[in-house]
Amino acid sequence: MTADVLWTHARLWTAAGPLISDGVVAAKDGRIVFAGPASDAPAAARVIDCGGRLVTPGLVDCHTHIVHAGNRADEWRMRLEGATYEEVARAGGGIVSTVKNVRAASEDELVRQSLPRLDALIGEGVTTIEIKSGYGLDAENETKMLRAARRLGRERPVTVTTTHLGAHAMPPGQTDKDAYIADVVERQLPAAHAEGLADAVDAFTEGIAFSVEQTRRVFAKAKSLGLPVKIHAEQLSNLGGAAMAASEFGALSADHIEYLDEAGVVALAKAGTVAVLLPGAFYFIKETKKPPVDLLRKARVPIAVSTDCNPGSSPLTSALLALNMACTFFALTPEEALLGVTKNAAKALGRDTDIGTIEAGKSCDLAIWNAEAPAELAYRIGFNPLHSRVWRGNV
Ligand code: DI6
Ligand code: FE
Repeated sequence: MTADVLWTHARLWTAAGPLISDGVVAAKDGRIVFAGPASDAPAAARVIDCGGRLVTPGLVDCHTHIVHAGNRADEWRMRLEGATYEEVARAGGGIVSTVKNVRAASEDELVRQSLPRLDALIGEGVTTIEIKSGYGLDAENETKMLRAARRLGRERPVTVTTTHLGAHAMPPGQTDKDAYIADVVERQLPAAHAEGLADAVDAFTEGIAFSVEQTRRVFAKAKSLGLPVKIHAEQLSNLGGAAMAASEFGALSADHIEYLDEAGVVALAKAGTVAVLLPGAFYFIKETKKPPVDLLRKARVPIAVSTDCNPGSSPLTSALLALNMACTFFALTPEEALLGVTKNAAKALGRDTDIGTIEAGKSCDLAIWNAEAPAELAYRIGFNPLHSRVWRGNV
């Protein structure tokens, strides 16, 4: 076998086995054809010497709202001065203020404002990013957001997966939640699906958003369209949304889950649903309840970590800082955290046969670091050790 390119002298952390101190990755036509010790490596026309640097899978940010317009710095300032979330919302802040900005923005403008956030993530070795809608809250504006998300994937060397989150909040001026959910089911999801704009469907199941029963209606529609589901659940209270999504719909992931109980953990384990931890939101809204990491470990639920990049609860565009926070706040080990932005994040997107580990057959997405040990990636705060990045076999 001959390959197109070899990356040699790598300290190779594949996310699928132990660190290989003198490793080689070989690629052909953008796919990995070999990953292992130098002694077994094939030949190739082109050789890139990694100089002993750490090589990991390209990072996967599996939960973001990076497509949005404007920011909520004023709301944050009010919260710092003691205002509650409700007071902020009554003063015109909260999700609704972002909805107004997104509705007023063109697709071009959404792309323009979102590119710097995407570039920050790419600059840290991210090669796949999930992007949600959820600030349009009607058929026209939700599809506009998803089109902008797809365009980001054409403007940069990164894989974008899209998630429809029409069931994120109530649109400004509306109060009938059942009627709004009917709009999501009857108009928004079919419109997005008809244009191939949604790879998955999400909902925010919470007292301030939608009930378990309303979420179920959205997911039943997703299922009828052949779309997988994921859920924002147990972020502020324990409504049982995660267990419902896992046991009734085989959800790809349940995200936030600070208030998840033992029965919920068991449901995730049974369904193979990934637990996505979002330490940026935990930090930014000063949450004190921590997700049940020990229970998740005992039940062998795969744990992912993501930025949740959004203007309200997690204005975070650093996957590396999310790693550090997952270790300091939630007591993940550095290796668990790193699995959370590689192998397990890929599983949270249903893409684990294609990305997330450095193994033959997968897309050649790599991050090459000025570091020796995987733990260093989670250890530093506000320092970016990325040396270079490979997406689909291209540096
Ligand atoms: N949970 C969150 O943390 C974000 N959405 C959600 O369902 C908040 C989004 C925002 O405040 O803009
Ligand atoms: Fe979110």
